[in-house]
Amino acid sequence: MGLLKNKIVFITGASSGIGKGCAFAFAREEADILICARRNEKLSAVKDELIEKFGVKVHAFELDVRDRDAVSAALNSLPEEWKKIDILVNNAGLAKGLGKIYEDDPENWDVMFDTNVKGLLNITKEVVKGMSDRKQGHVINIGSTAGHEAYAGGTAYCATKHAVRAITNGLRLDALDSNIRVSTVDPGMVETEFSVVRYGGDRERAKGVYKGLDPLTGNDVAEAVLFCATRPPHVNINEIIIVPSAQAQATVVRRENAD
Ligand code: NDP
Ligand code: 8X3
Repeated sequence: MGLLKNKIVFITGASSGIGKGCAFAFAREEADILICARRNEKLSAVKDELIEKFGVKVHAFELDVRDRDAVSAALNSLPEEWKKIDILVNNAGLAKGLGKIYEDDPENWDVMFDTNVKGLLNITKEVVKGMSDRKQGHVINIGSTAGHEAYAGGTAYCATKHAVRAITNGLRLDALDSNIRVSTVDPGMVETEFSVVRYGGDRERAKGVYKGLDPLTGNDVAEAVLFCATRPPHVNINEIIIVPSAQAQATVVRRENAD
């Protein structure tokens, strides 16, 4: 308890899933929690829960990470006491569709690249500028096992997560002189709203993705993110790959009682 007292952590996409799990894990360690997402109602509910359960300081604001001007305006107009972000968790992201790349709707590619890659860059640029001036900070990206291997039907999504991995490794070099740590946490299958979003709201189909196995939860991933953030200053965790015990590769899983 209290490992991150007086530290400001900014988590993008905290209205559900891994981002919400991270907000709770960091609040448990008494960090000040800065969160954003597009769905303001859900985000406000997360804020209220955090304050009620942990009594921490929380600042929540609606933001679409794809909107570069809005990202810049939101981060530059933060209340003074929220400006000096110590830890950035670049989590906002999504997948759309699971079709063959040559049959896929290009709008799916746009939304995935605009969010997972360019959105992450928009946020990173604004936050790391300040970290660099202060010569202190930690960026933790949420990548994916999809950044390590491609799987059928996931070509464009996997390409975005390969890009995130390249950004993580490039940023670590760019930010070396500024004393900024850069980590990535790369999960396999996590049961969140991810598959519901991927399948355009089809909850039954989304449920089927995890049928017969014990997937990770957002909280499991959040513990790995928290581990990265709570190492002593001379230690950087470059990369954590975290998967369910029943998953060996993206599409190689052990399912039980799943007829
Ligand atoms: P969820 O759908 O549960 O959460 C995604 C979060 O991202 C939501 O809070 C959503 O909020 C936010 N988000 C999406 N688009 C935007 C946007 N344009 N601007 C701001 N926020 C946005 O899924 P997960 O928690 O699973 O996903 C979180 C991250 O983890 C993603 O980067 C995903 O690629 C990655 N990941 C997920 C895995 C999984 O199996 N679930 C495995 C590996 C990685 P809102 O809709 O309110 O904007
Ligand atoms: C999200 C999980 O299995 O679609 O990154 O790659 S998966």
